[in-house]
Amino acid sequence: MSLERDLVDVVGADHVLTAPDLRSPYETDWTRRFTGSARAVVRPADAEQLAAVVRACAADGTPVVTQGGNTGLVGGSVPRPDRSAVLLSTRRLDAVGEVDTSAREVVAGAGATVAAVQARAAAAGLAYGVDLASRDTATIGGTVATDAGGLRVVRHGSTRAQVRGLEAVLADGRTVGRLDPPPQDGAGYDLAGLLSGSEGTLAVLTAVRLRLVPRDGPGWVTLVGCTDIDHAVGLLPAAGLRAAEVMLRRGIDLVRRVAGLTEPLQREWPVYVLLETDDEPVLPEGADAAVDERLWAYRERHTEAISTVGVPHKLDVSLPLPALTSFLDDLPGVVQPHEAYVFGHLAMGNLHVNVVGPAPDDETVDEAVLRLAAAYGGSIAAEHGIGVAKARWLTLTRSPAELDVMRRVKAAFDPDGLLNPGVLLV
Ligand code: 2HG
Ligand code: ZN
Repeated sequence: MSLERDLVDVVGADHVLTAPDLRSPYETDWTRRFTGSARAVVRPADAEQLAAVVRACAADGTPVVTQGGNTGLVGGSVPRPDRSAVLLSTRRLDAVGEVDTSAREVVAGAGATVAAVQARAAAAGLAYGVDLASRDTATIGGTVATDAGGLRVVRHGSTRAQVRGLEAVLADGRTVGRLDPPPQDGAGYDLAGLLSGSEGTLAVLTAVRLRLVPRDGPGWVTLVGCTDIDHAVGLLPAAGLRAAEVMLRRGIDLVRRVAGLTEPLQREWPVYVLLETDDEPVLPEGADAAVDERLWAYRERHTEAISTVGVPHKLDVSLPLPALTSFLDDLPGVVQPHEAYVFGHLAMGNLHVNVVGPAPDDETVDEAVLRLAAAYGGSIAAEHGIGVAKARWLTLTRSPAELDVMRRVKAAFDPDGLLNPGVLLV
């Protein structure tokens, strides 16, 4: 019990949660598929406390699972069932600094939400280049750690591309990185790049310096009915694209039912593409389309609508655009006897395949869908990370040499394997 005492000394008794009812909101992920049990939930107030927590855990040989907003979808930020780890919540590190308007940058604590950064940027006449439906809860630390994508990747890149600098605590409690990097710094390995997407397995982020982007003007939000996915891909404009989201009939029906929305276009279509563009899109004559910002609801409400019908298996894959049709043709065969809801970020070839029906720990459908994506030259993890959900399948798209070097990087940062064990690499 002396670790608990040390943790109380660092953060105060109110922020070391050991009672099961206080721990439980941190122990099950957003999907409800992944659940575990932590020795304690610890909530440091600042970077210094966070480093002291990590140091105390290292001295005790206790693993640390880091969690931000707990909106992750691959089980990467909840503890394993064996109750061996301390869950470190970054939510109290939620400060967002003043915007540097000339450099177009802002420093945010790991626990600041994406929405808080967006709001701070907007108040300074700028914008944050990442947006996602979980914006009010997802944190900067979590979105950097998973290299979250979201709705604007086609325009601004994923979260990794927004990171100008960061500060992080190593497994032994030392702090690395910098929040005030010079405009150009090519001196050696790119630590910020390496930690982006490392899913809490190499270090614990405390704060990030983020790039901001010019704020977009009003733009056009257009929903177009399509006969198939190639038809949808053919509508992607060459320039001025802010977002391009694909939805299928089955998902539209579910969202309509759950959210009480009307049929969005004049007739029903098998495939829909929602385009947000700088200028009015040029559509073929006779296209069935509607223009209205509120059409985003049909897309943004997919995730919550799917959760109302069961615990989803979320397979976040990406495919080369020419392979999308074949992948979708083969999909029903590999998920049967279940059916999939499919939607996603069309311009990135990123499909969110959601299968409701299999038991949470039955990985048959996961393996089948990931194998199919890999067979078509795609990725098994476009923007949600690997977590525990896909760690076993990393071999599908990473060569033995790549896995070997990734394991060596992990060992160099975290020789005792204390940071997020079981996540990303198994
Ligand atoms: C989105 O694009 C998120 O809305 C969630 O990445 C995807 O629920 C999902 O599968
Ligand atoms: Zn997505």
